Amino acid sequence: MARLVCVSNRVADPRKTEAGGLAVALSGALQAGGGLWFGWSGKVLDIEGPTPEDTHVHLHQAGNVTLATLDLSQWDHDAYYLGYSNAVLWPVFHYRLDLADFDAGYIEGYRRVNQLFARKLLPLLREDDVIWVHDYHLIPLAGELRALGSRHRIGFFLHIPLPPPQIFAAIPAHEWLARSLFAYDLVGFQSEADLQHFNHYAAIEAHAEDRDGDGRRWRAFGRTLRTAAFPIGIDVEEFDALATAHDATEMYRRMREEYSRRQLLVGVDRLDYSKGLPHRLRAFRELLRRHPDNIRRATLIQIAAPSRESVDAYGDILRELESLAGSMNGDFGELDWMPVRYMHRTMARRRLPGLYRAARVALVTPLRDGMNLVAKEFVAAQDPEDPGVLVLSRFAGAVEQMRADAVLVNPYDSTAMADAIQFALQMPLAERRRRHERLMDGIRRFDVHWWCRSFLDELAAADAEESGPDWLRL
Ligand code: ADQ
Repeated sequence: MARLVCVSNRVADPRKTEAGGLAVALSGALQAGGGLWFGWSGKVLDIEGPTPEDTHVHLHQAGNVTLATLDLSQWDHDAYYLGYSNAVLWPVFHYRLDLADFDAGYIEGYRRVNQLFARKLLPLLREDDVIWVHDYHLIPLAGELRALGSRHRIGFFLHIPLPPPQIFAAIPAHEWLARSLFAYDLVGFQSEADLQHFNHYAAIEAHAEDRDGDGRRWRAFGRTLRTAAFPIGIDVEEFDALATAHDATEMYRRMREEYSRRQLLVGVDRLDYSKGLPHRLRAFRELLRRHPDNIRRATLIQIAAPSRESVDAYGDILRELESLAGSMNGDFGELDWMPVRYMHRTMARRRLPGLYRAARVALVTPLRDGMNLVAKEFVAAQDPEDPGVLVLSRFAGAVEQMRADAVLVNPYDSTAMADAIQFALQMPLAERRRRHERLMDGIRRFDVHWWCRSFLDELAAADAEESGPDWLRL
């Protein structure tokens, strides 16, 4: 069995609960063949200029898995991580051209760090390793590895959305990014919509040849690339174990006690402009105006985990949210009731299921999201006898799987969203149960292990000869 090598911006110790479902899932696949997980250590070196060439790779054994990490210089971190990854690719891939900062210096740092990753990873590789690269920070990695002579099978999974060609093409280096994807043997997306966007780009902009006429194998730049959608899921068993453990049950008990006479709504996100948080609060304000029976009855708990605070756009969203929550509580609040409880913090993962379970409604209403695992976690945490209702944005990747049984909303339309929330709050028990059962079936079937397996099976099926060994340095 070939050894699996995962590469991602950050590496997590899979034995720690806080690492979350993805780390657990990847570690399952990594453990099977004694794998390697390579990435940035999270540490920034206080030195001038680029990361030195002789920088050390830290090796750390976590059970059967070797964690290999690299520190970055401040300069590289700022250009590669804050700059190109999070101030260019993140906003554009989430359709926010208005927030993109196409500073020319960023791309050099992005490329330099990807080259450094390739140079540091290559000596750790064995000939028959299978490499799985994760996410937008590392798009050029396969190209850089190939330029150094790697003939490995390499797959890439994009965790965030891929926008339509008209938006993608606004990135000054879009041709280079697209060509870089062709250095992989398989590129996986979260949704069919993202796959379609790639296919349009491949056909129209890259003039790639659709090998079988079904948009699954593309020939361009001397290589053949397989593409497919692999919607990511959660680790249902891991989540069940968390949900029944003390921290979650205690959380549930406390919330039920505190909100025994109220309807609880919950939102759990990273504080990010893609998550539609101000839109969500405005829709909730609209709910109180249009359906005043919720006054003194409904409370929205919004947890927003701090994220990428040194990127400008994140500071703006923080201020907007604080002021919205403050004004709503000022306008509607009573001595013994506040409509919004907004917390700017990360909630301990082991307590999350208790909060989800205590809520009657979850508001998962991003303006754009690759998948959104909170939607799936919320459903998995519910009591099947008395489940809560998922209100889900039509712009989350999760909608392709949950369309029929979530209450769908357009986060830009606060009036319609307010009515949809009211509908969710008033949904009769029998219908809640019916919807929950069907959602749960899908979540169990397409869990994170299914995702991992199907991606790796497809990558194994990609024929190295068919892909073509030639890779022209771009
Ligand atoms: P994220 O944008 O981080 O991930 P999401 O899938 O919603 O988005 O959440 C990932 C994890 O973070 C979940 O397990 C969730 O519980 C946890 N989380 C979120 N907010 C939290 C908070 N305030 N406190 C504690 N935990 C919190 C990216 C893409 C998504 C995609 C995932 C996985 O943007 O679209 O679903 O990767 O591929």
